Amino acid sequence: MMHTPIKKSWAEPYKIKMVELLKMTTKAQRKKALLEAGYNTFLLRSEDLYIDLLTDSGTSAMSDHQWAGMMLGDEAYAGSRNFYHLEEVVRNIYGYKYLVPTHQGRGAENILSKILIKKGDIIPGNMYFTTTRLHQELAGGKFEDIIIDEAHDPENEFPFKGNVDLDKLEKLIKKHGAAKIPYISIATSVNMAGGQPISMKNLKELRTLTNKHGIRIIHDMTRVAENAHFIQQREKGYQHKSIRDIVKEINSYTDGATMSAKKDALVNIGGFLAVNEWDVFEEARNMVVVYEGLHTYGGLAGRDMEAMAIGIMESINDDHIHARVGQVVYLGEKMISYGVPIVKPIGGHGIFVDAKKFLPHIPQDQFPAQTLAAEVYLDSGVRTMERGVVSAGRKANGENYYPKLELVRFTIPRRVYTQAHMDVIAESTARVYERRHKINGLKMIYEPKYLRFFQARFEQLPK
Ligand code: PM9
Repeated sequence: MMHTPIKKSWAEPYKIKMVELLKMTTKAQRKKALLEAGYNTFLLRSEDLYIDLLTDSGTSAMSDHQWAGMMLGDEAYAGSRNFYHLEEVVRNIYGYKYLVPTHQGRGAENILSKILIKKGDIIPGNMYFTTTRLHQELAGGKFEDIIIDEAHDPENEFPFKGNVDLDKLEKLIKKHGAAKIPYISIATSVNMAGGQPISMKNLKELRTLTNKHGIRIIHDMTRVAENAHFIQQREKGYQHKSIRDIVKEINSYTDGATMSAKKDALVNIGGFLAVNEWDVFEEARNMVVVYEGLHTYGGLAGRDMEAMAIGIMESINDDHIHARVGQVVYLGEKMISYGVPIVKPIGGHGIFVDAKKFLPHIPQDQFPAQTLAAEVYLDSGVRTMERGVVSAGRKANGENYYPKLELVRFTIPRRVYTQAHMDVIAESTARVYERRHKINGLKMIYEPKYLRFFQARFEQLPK
């Protein structure tokens, strides 16, 4: 008799102590909600959702230890003990010398861009991120994409699609001169590429090259632990290293970091800027007072900093990260089994459905990914996010960016949903896939000036 081979489960290293009840909606209710939201999932009310995969940002479940930490909040205006705890954790775990807390990631991006970028500067990076690039542009800089070509191909299964193409970078340095490049902007777990990791080898090579030219590396470490997991799984020599050690090694090749702690670090709000250079720190400490709050709270309550300090410790636990990415892979494999086209390899924080492949009859200027996100919501109340032409926005000259990747992100909050929820999500996507030929595109009827994906409104094109 044949038996199914026994596979090791990715099961969660926690149990559930409290639940949040969800409202179940009818298709008619969802249709009304979608119309009111102008076909933009950002404009839906969360009450009208069943499963919320809009983002993994600020949506994770905190642990009992983090909640206990909230009660230890020292809400002094200046010098809160929670700031010193956070500073100690950032130094010990991440290895950066100086910490400036901010209300979230973009607060750190704003300060860093204002300090380091001069008008006319070039900022090479391993694929753009929406808020990061906007702050670079607002500071007078121009972002240049130096990610490897494989990252722009959803089907290419290269294991480190977050890698930098060092030839592309060398060409940029030759063309503009190192003095015009204040830093290289390097993200771990590249969000817009599908949560794809950068390898340690590539990072080391990048460090050697940038050292030669005296250029800084600034690390967007929002999802560094997930990247470390992929290094542990896929890169030679790292199988027996802990996530904690891998994270520290990644950071050691960079000069500073911006962090949205709302992701990896398991908090609902918070972020920071961390640097090794005293001069940059001094300037950042000056500026944080203008834009965020005093340098020992940066727009956060003491309790938020305490929850962050504890969350960082939990985020680098091997069992945690194994289960977190395991759940994402479970969903991805289920989608693949239904024939749904997704970005491969499966990334760290979500499943990215290839909307160009899913809806090939809808041209990019009729927003296939936006359309698909709306259709999945209509089917089951599952909320996802467009990561395509709407997110890419417009260039300084007003032309649309047309990214190669036109994706819908099914982002998995950490420690929130169950395996059965993953089944519901995959089944709903498969149902929409079955009726894909009957789906029409959208027309944008309202476009805000900045980060248009958040507030743009759409209308369905006639059949
Ligand atoms: N990422 C996300 O859903 C939040 C909303 S979309 C702008 O993926 C990276 C890699 C991010 C990120 C936010 C930020 C900004 C910086 N870098 O949202 O300001 O994924 O904390 O961080 C979102 P904040």
